[in-house]
Amino acid sequence: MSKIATIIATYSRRMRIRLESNIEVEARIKGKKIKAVCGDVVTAEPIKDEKDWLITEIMERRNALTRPNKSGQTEVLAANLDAVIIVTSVSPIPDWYIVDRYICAAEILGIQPIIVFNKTDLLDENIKIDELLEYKRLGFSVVNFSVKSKKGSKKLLSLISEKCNIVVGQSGVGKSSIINKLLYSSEQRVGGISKSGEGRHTTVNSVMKSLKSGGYLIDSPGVRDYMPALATPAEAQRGFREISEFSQFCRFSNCLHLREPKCAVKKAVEENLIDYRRYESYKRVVNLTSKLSQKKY
Ligand SMILES: Nc1nc2c(ncn2[C@@H]2O[C@H](COP(=O)(O)OP(=O)(O)O)[C@@H](O)[C@H]2O)c(=O)[nH]1
Ligand SMILES: [Mg+2]
Ligand SMILES: [Zn+2]
Repeated sequence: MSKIATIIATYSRRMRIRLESNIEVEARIKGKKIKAVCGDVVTAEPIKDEKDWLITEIMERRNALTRPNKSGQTEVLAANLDAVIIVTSVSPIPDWYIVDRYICAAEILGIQPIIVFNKTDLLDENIKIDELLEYKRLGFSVVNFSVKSKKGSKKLLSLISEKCNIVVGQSGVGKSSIINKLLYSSEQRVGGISKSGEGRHTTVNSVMKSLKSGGYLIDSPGVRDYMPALATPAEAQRGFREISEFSQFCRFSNCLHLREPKCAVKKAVEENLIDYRRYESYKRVVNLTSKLSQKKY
């Protein structure tokens, strides 16, 4: 009989699923065309005389975090999310343009971006980071964190409890360390089979862990140069809240805020009402989206 389950890990071909009873089993998918990702809700059934289960259907996704691959097609990173935890750190130095792009993706999906600034133990406490101040001013949640000196866990947990969260950011910023910090210790895991199965798969693409306080954390593989997959360049402004706020006053309703006359966004940039770096970031997303859409056709 088929049962409802959630994808909690994907390897090259196979996956691990969590049944509603909280039991975790290994599974493979029927047909090569359907591709499931962490967070997907599926139907699955046991296979006679086998340890594996068979995934028979992927339910419609509430949302999905995507990016375009090199040939311009959309690749799904994870599905059915409530928040994107964007990790930056003192070292490696943050690429704020990448942070803006993750924020852009989250805003368009209507899910919460949470900015975590890790390794603050390496920093003089009084140093203020302009970009973080700007994010706070725009109303985003910013958490100063240190895995090493145990800072920020309580605040971050209060923001992510009961949600399905994906943790993203440059390689080496401390994503896995932060997840470990926040997780159930293995003895407290409810149900589920032992961890022994995990070691057999060398190429883990993505894995979802359960939080003690309720909710989930998805550890994603380091995506080096993230870019949201947008339908059109015009969609980009929906991912930059201050730009969409001013855009209602532009002369043209289809203004892209690049070279158009009587553009309220450009005026706001000149008057320092919009941060210049954020505007640059927006323009890069518009230009990259135009380039990628040319590749597609
Ligand atoms: N000083 C310091 N080092 C950290 C902190 N968090 C993580 N690291 C170190 O940063 C490196 C990368 O961490 P990791 O969790 O693997 O990063 P990931 O690639 O984003 O998953 C490791 O050597 C960690 O020990 C922190 O808060 N302070
Ligand atoms: Mg990692
Ligand atoms: Zn404009």
